[in-house]
Amino acid sequence: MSDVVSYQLHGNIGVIAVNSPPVNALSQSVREGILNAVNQAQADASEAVVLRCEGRTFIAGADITEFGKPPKDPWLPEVLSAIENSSKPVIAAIHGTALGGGFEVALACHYRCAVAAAKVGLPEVKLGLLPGAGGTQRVPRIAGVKAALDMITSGNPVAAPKAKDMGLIDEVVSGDDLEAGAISYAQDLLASGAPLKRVRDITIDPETIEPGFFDDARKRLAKRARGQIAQDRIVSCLEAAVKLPMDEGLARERELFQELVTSPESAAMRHIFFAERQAAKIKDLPKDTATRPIKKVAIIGGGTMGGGIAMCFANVGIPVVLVEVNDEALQRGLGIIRKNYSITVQKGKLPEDKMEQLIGLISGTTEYADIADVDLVIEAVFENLDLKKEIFAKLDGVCKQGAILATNTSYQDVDAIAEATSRPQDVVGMHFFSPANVMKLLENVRGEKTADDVLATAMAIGKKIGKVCALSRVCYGFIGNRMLGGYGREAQMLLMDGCTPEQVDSALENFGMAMGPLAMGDLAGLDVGYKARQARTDLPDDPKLYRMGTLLVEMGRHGQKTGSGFYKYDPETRRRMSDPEVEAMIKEEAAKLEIEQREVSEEEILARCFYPLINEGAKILEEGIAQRPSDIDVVYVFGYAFPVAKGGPMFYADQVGLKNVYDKICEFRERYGEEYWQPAPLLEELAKSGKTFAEWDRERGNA
Ligand code: T1G
Repeated sequence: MSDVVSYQLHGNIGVIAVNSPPVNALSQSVREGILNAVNQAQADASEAVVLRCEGRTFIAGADITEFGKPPKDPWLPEVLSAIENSSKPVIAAIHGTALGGGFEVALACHYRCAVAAAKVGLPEVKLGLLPGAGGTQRVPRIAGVKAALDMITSGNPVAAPKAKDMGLIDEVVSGDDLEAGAISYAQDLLASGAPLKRVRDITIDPETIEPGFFDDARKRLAKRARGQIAQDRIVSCLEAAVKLPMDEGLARERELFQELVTSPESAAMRHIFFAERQAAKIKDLPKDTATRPIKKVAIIGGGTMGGGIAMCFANVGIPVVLVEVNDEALQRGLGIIRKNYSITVQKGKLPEDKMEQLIGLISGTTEYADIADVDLVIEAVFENLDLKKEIFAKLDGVCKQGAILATNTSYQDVDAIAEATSRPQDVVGMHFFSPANVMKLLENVRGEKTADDVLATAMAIGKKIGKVCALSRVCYGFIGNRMLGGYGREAQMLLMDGCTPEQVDSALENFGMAMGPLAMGDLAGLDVGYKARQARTDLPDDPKLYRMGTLLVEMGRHGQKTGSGFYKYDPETRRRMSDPEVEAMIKEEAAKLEIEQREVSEEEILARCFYPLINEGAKILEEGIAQRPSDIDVVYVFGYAFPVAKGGPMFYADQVGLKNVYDKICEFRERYGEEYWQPAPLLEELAKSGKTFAEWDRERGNA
């Protein structure tokens, strides 16, 4: 066989074992090994064949690193045909997560068994793809078109017991020796004279499909995943499964898969897949850096953020102590948590008894002495540096040696906070995004003195609580918020140039942003930015700067919380509505500033908002604040809802072309002054050398 696939006879059962860590992905050598083993089994004494995997999981999909490179024989469909046309039953033995091409291999087998903890799924859509090896043709034949549509367009895995109910697997194997269980199952099949059950022999009765089913699905899916085309192509594949014979359906699937795998959307989404995993790795930290055990956590501050953070830990079974200044505030904080969980229960996403169990993990106190034994403290109080320093000094006096002291600050100087303690090596930033129990991003901030094991622990515990972690050094706003400055500034400057709030926000929402910057400001509260600006001393004295945001706050229009900001809001639905009063005000203020308003194109709106973001990202890379351009992409996709189908701001800049970005910034500098438009030296260097951020990163050995 090969070093990644072995084949052995166990009595009259041939066993193919794949062993290609970390996830038994279908690399060329795995495909070749399986094909050779299946062919060998046709000629030997075996009466049935079991296909299983070593390690943590059954095959978890095609090898994504091979996409974008010239395909190598044998192609996966060829391997699946050999399995399906075997003269002897082939039984897939599944553990871990049989995903994508891995589950498609199992579907080409005649029978599928699995341990109860296993999951099966077709997550290709999350990479901008569709199952390209028969998944869209076999799943509807087994489980029906509607179940197939839900499973393939969501990309979510299905647990083995449910998969058995759906017919996707035939047997749940008990005990902890899957190979023995699968061999026994194969013997039972032989003993019962079970036929060579091929999924392709099942046909779907078109009469069972309601009229308009596929068109309705297309409309519904188009709303859910703006800017992504995979969902539409999946619907087309399912239509083919109903209307065409198997081989023609497979041909249609292969054709649409090829379209997707060469699409910019899929390239962007595959980039984010690897970027997310890369971001968790700290370049100069040895991979085996020990982490500190986190058995109990304290959260200082029971506001929206503190409550959300507490839920993150309770959700994975870690007891949490919520600390507030008095009992009234504490009860309010605990009430926020109960309310959040109740909403999840009402949505049917959390059983009532489970909610009580989670809430039971969260206790409260107003006494710091009660948190002397915790392993990790996360401070989540108001964004005031002096208050934070005071709290850290108290924590220093109370917490046990070795406790990690983290701050959730979104802007403040983590080094200054660390200096308020006698243990700066134990201080780290852990910046959650609101709502903390929902948003995936965790921006960990490395202080000058933060110890290696503290950093490693922040990354590990972040992954444990289900976050996507990225590392930042200390600067004002770290990675995400620092870059956001120019984005929000230009959104308001564009109003002075002639845009309505709706024009600005729609341009960015058509690009794929979940919400435009002005609507986002209304959601967060315009007074938040207003207060932050009041505290800053570095802003230019420019009457255009944040003019509308300031005026609206001073009029009491703080955004959704006051019913109006840049927009008016329906009190019931909170739907935004353009406000002629604001649009008149904009014109009036522009006239006062003697600005001649003009039509502004969507293209200019995008460039004016995104290029400052990209330019700041280049500075952040030069200063070593972020480890890699792809880390910045991870921050924006998981923390700021930058569309994953665009790959993040730095990936997007590489697609636009850094020379185009640079030239546009120079044009804006001519038009609006170098106060705001000064190209980052790294951007200028790469634009002039014709390089991308990704190439620059690889040359630095950071990929
Ligand atoms: N190809 C290549 N590398 C992969 C991989 C894959 N499919 N899946 C994981 N890795 C690497 C990953 O980069 C990381 O590398 C290591 O394995 C551990 O991953 C034809 C076309 C299986 C649930 O989309 O969802 O099949 O950082 O950190 O948290 O129709 O990996 O260690 O160097 O995520 O335990 C479809 C993707 C592919 C599944 C395990 N399959 N993988 O999670 O570990 S397209 C997928 C996952 C396809 C067919 C189509 C998860 C996991 P490194 P990890 P984990």
